[in-house]
Amino acid sequence: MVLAALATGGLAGCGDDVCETESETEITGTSGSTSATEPTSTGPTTSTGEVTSTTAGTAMTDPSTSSASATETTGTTETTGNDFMCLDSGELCFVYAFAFLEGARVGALELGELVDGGALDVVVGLEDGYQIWSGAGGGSFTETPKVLLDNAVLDIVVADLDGDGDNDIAFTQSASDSVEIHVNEDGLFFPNDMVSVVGFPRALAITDVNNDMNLDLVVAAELAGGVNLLIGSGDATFSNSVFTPAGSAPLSLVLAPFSGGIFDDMLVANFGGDTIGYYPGEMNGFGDEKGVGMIAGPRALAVGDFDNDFNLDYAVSGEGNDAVGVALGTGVGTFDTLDLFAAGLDPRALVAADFNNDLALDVAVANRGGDDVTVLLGDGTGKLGVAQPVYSVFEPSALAVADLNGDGGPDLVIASDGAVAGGVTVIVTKGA
Ligand SMILES: [Ca+2]
Ligand SMILES: [Ca+2]
Ligand SMILES: [Ca+2]
Ligand SMILES: [Ca+2]
Repeated sequence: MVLAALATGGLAGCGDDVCETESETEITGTSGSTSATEPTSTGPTTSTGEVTSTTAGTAMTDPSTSSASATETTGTTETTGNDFMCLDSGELCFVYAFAFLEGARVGALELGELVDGGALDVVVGLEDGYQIWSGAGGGSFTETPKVLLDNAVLDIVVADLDGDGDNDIAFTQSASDSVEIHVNEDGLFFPNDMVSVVGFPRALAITDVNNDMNLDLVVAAELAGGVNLLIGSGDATFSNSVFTPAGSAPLSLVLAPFSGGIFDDMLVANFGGDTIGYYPGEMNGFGDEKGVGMIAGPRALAVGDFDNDFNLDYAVSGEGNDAVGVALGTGVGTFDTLDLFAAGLDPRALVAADFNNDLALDVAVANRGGDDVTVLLGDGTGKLGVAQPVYSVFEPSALAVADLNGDGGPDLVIASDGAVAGGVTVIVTKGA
């Protein structure tokens, strides 16, 4: 989303400030239990959607053959002058591991098991489609054929949407007001459904809203100023159901059981309204907005337990005042006032994870205007320390976090949608 998240200056149809991707809200950490990004669950099929793969037909070609033919655009493990940046304390360093798709404007990024088994794969949203890079271990990835689409992909979720045990993907086609679902059959992806969502669908999250064991999609529509509920039938098809008004220009959302109930509750970041709205989960949808967090230009959300009290909290990037806010949850659906911490210039995406292994959740922030990624170490009480740059990269737009090299520490995947650089960079954590 969520966990989370990411993009812009020039994605098709988007203004510089409003159309980037929001956020990755991928969470790991001491208690990150959000369900927005990597749920697993449920139960087959229609099909629409227009997909043309670069190699032919309506489905991707076998990734194993594609990786063999990926010589022109494979990633690189060459080091750069920027290849090793340590925290001031020296306890932790972020080391360049891999980069790919240099020059591509990457607006969305999601990790998940998609092809080939084994290591986590990454799927990236591009200006004209999406592409899966198969995890090869150690933080490196192997290309599979790009799937061409009519419009930019601004958000992606990965989950098993048809209950066959393989993860599928749902993604936005914002400029054509639709959400599309492609199902995974032995590592090949086939268009399975396309749902109309008016108002520039911009961010996606997934959960089982109506408790029928079928995953549903929750979609923030930027220009409509609200959230659409797409009810899943268990066969990777969805029907547009309830619309819940939110605030102005919602750019991201996360779902998590903040109140401890059986339904996930929802937070929506209203970029244009400078608010984060909280909506309690209810059978068949979400209740009225209840409680609002205030921060200038909220962009991306991340969920976790920042003060180790077993109640879920959230962090939000605030582009308007170059800050990250943390709001501590009470466990019953209310939150303390947001505490703000300086992040970097134009904070865009953020993720929460315990990078230095001290059992206190930390935050990594992609500062699009500052051309860097900073880490703010948490102290375990909900406070964050000074923002420390851990990587310089041109116009970072999206982040994802996971242990990619198998050492137990969370690593970072950074996407850039910059007009000059672009691409995806992987940095891994290592003790100094
Ligand atoms: Ca599946
Ligand atoms: Ca459901
Ligand atoms: Ca907490
Ligand atoms: Ca920590």
